[in-house]
Amino acid sequence: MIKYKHALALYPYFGGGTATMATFPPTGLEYIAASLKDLVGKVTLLDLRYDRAYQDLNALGRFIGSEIDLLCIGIQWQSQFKNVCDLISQLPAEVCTVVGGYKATEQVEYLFEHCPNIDMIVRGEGEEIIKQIVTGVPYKDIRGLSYRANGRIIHNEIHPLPDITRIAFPDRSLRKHDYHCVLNGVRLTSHTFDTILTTRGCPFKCKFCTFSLNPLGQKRSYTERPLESVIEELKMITADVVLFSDDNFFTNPTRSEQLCDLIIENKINKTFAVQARIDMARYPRVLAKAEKAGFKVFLIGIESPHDWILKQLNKGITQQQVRQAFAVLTQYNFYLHGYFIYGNIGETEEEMLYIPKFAKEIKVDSITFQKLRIDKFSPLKEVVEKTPGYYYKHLGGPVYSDRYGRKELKQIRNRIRSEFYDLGQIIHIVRKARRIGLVSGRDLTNAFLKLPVFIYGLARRKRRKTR
Ligand code: B12
Ligand code: SF4
Repeated sequence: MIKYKHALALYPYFGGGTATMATFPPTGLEYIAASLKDLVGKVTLLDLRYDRAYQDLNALGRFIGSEIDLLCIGIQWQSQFKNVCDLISQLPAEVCTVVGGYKATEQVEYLFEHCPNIDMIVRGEGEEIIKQIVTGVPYKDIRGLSYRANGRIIHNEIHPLPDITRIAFPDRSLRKHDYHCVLNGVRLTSHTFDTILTTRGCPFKCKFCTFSLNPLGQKRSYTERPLESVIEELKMITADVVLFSDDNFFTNPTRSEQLCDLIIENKINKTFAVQARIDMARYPRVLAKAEKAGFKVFLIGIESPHDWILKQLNKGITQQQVRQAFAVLTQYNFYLHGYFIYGNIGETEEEMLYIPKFAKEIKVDSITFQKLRIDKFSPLKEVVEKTPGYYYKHLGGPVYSDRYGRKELKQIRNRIRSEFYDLGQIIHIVRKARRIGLVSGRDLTNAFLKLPVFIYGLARRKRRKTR
């Protein structure tokens, strides 16, 4: 017997946020929707960023109140967390409400306190837990669940991580719209965009990173999905550009090569982007296959040009290895994007300002640079706490020091940005993106025409931030 007739999987974000926020599908929530699908009468997926009619709280409340008997909400990000809590607390209290996601797992107590209508919170990876909820397993027996009972909050013990070889992948037919690459409210290209997750976890142990830890501090062991299932999912994806959001696409180069072969064999014609470490430059055969299979964008964690910082971060690479890797990678038609961290413990201004110079020396096409951040289970947390003069204001937030506070790091960030993104670099980026087929002539004309909207959007964001 089916317990719930109509479940709503709700992604409650809209209005502002980071650039990537508008671009990416809500992967975690889509995994939950896929796990629910065959166990409830019907599933509706609502992404408030796109389903604008429901951005009106009254309309959303009416819809939920009249049609829905199970409301599943994904709370993933620090950004907009308070707004999302306000929104949830105003939804119909009589509908059974389950929330989950990275941020929800971190903030269980806060959510129960501020949203009296939340009945249950699923902690950590939720595919198996949601199945137990909808099939009527008693709440007390569902590991990974926090729930209300007799005016109290009960926290059951941690759930073991699910076996990803057995869980259903996101069902794109539940979506009502396509995703696009959007920056400051402006579509960058006419291409549609999607993501796919073929592995979970990462075997490396970089000290600043909690990517493969869930907010419970449960280390996600590196696990691979069967390639047949990955190909099956890829065949269902209609988007032109697909990001493999695996922590490192090349963790197992043999598997990466097999996947490239299968993409070529199955004539899956798309532009692919991957997150990667520089180690993949050691496998030219895999790189050649990747190029042939349509891989065009590499998002690479470099983190720092300085050996002592790379060592402090336990990144497992050296400056020399980064140089050697880029000497190889720049031989291919890949767009290379590098991630850097500045404001590391003990790092001087001069050392931070070497980032743009180094990035140009190794010929990376574009860079992003972020302040060192500390999460609850980040191994660097203790180091920061023990280092005199260094501090963080909240978990998940940046690390500051007496010497480099918010203002100083902002000035340094602006200098890194202007020294890297000069006119020559911008022209290089546009030319390269055009040459390797990331953008078309038409896209560039469109982007040029949308420039005033883009600048307006940027100015609005800046104004909002300075308020
Ligand atoms: C891939 C990834 C990205 C991708 C995009 C992901 C996407 N599709 O949106 C990119 C590269 C764009 C990205 C960007 C950023 N990311 Co990111 N990202 C990740 C990463 C590595 C994996 C996310 C993922 O797909 N996981 C797999 C899915 C299946 O897991 P999941 O989303 O957690 O969902 C599971 C559970 O949470 C739960 N669940 C989720 N929703 C729901 C709902 C219900 C009802 C239930 C029951 C359960 C449930 O069940 C799901 C299935 O198991 C995570 C780390 C991690 N391991 O989670 C960081 C992570 C989510 N990112 C993080 C951050 C900080 C960012 C950035 C802000 C970085 C930056 N400064 O620019 C940006 C901003 C993005 C934005 N939206 O604003 C933080 C989030 C911290 C926070 N709470 O804010 C994380 C946790 C990494 C970290 N430890 O620092 N990211
Ligand atoms: S930074 Fe990348 S390689 Fe290092 S632990 Fe995190 S996901 Fe793995």
